[in-house]
Amino acid sequence: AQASTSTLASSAEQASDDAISAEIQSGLNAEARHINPKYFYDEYGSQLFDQITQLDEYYPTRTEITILTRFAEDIARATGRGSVLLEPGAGSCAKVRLLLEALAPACYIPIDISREFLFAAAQQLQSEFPHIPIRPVAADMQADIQLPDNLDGIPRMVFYPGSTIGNYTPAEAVEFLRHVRRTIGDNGGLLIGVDLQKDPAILNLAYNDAAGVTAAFNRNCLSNINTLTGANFDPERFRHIAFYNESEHRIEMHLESDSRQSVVIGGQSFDFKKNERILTEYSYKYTVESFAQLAAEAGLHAREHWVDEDQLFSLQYFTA
Ligand code: AVI
Repeated sequence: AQASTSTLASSAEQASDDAISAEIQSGLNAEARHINPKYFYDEYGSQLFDQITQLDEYYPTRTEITILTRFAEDIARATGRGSVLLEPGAGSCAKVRLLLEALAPACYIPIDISREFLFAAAQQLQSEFPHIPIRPVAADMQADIQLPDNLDGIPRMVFYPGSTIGNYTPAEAVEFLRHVRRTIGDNGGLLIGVDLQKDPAILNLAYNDAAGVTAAFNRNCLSNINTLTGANFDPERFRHIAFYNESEHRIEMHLESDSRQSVVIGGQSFDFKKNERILTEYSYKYTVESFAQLAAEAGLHAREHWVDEDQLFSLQYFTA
């Protein structure tokens, strides 16, 4: 029984390795070579992202925390209290802590793909907020969540902080917002963190920190792909490039080959010219108005928003 179990496990792993190789190959065979930013986030990549959030140059995380802390009561007044609060991609459930007392949800449902990490975070949170029912769900961000019957009829609110929405193209963002609109039904809301357009110098610094943490984060996707697929990228032979594209209102991150080189992924060889780039991430920046327009395409209506004094970051509230 032992042997067959391990054979099954390894063939399942093989299948998913193949699927990952195929996804990477297809991105590198495209006219504009690209890698999905989800490959940043293995364990080491998540640690690097955590370090990014603490850098002087990287304003979004601390600014959003300032806004949540300062306006928690006002946010609760606008959104109402006692709803079912859902958080896709909740991870460590860190930011919701700042709102739980004020929002007094009927239930908090953090949703995340990494089950163990999520359940540990939810258990810790439950011990800090024993009066709020916390029901973690291990699922993909876009999964349809079946709520327990006793929560039927209670308005739902989705909390989506961090400006993760900025890492989607506008078309993908509308698709995600439509999913949110279906999740909240006709009497629910969305509270979302959105990074704002600003002086490009501030943006360029935020994605080109002096300590090189963002560079390491960018290159780490290649190490992760090596581990997942047996590819032979040498991350040190790719330079970190990040810049604000003013006409598209987005940060673009690329990896640039420092010389001619070949990399083998899933048995296929890819040639890179010197200075050839692979796109690894977009981080779109909006105005309060341009984001409201995008949300309107998904049937979400702008109600209120909160920004910091320097207008770097926004928290925006929408209803169906
Ligand atoms: C997760 N996301 C909102 C970050 C951002 O700013 O777009 C990811 C990141 N990329 C480089 N630095 C941070």
